[in-house]
Amino acid sequence: MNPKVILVDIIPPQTTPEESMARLNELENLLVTFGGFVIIRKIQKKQMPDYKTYIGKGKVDEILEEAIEKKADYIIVNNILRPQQIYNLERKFEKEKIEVWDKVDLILKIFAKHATTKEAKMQIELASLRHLGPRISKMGLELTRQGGGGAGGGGARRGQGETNIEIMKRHIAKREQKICSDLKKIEKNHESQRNSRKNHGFKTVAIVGYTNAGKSCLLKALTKKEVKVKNELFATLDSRIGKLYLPDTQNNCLLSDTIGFIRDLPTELIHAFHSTLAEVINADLLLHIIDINDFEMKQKIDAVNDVLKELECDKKKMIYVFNKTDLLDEENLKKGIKNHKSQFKNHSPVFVSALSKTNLEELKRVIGGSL
Ligand SMILES: Nc1nc2c(ncn2[C@@H]2O[C@H](COP(=O)(O)OP(=O)(O)OP(=O)(O)O)[C@@H](O)[C@H]2O)c(=O)[nH]1
Ligand SMILES: [Mg+2]
Repeated sequence: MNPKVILVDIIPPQTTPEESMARLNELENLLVTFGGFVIIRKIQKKQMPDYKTYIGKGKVDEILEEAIEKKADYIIVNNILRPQQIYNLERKFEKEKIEVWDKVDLILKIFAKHATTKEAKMQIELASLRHLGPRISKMGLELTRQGGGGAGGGGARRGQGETNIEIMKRHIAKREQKICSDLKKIEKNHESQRNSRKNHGFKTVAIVGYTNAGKSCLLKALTKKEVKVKNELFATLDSRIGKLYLPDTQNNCLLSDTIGFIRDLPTELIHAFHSTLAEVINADLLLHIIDINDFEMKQKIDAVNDVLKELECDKKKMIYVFNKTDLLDEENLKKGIKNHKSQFKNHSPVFVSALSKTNLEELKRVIGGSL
């Protein structure tokens, strides 16, 4: 059965109702992708999150009461918490066997569900280890409980727990090192492949964009490469590359699709995915895919650009590709094209539908002209 979840969002008091609704909707979409079921939504307006528990104390008690009554399985907080804050919250809910996650935990669980390649799996494990923080010691204590048998009094058990925490920390540090060195090897491999492509004269174009904007669908439409296209967040977790012929310049270029971005992606997560994102970092040109129907388009464009800045590729040449034009009626499409053409003129906007393969020839022309 799908787990029952209470969603909690802590927002600054000045957040508009539309924005707060959009934030919770996005979290709910993530939860649906994970396979959970929302039973209660809670919003707390707060200028400064609580230092110890992020959620204010009164709110925590209120949530606990309702969680018991409704038999919730998880509390998911729509923010990025410090590991210590999640740990403190977990302790408040552990008696009821209710787990507490923040947004990063949820994203990592979705990643884990969708990962198919060894590289993606290792990157997720790395990000998870880094995100666990003091919760690692909880794992140490669990080891004690499982293996501790009734030996000795409370003092002895505590001593054993500390030993286990130390063992756990050492084990995790070693694991982190091993993953990093394995990922480096994979990255080296990618690098030599990239160099060989470069030597063959191929220019590279990377598709970037918010999750679910249609990146994989566009790669498939342009290159016939068989990739996973799904109405799910974070359907793609690795890099796929296809060959694209540009009739105007009579050249082939290589087009890559990769993991989608989302607002407030923690930097630790971005860096854990460095080897997958290397295609973006090394591309000659970026195609930034934007869902033209999204009423939060502007915020999502900014969120993608923030991640690109974090990857130090915000200075690269970038074409804005407005996708899913098939979903607009003629009048709204005309209006949208006129507005976006002037607003984003520095990014040579192109308007396409990856699904119905509309205007792809024009896109190829613009790509050819920009390479
Ligand atoms: N109507 C319409 N739907 C589209 C279009 N392009 C993509 N979609 C749909 O949008 C959803 C997401 O498409 P994907 O290509 O998987 O999106 P993505 O950007 O790769 O998503 P992630 O890999 O999850 O980040 C799918 O249900 C697609 O069928 C389009 O031009 N028109
Ligand atoms: Mg995809």
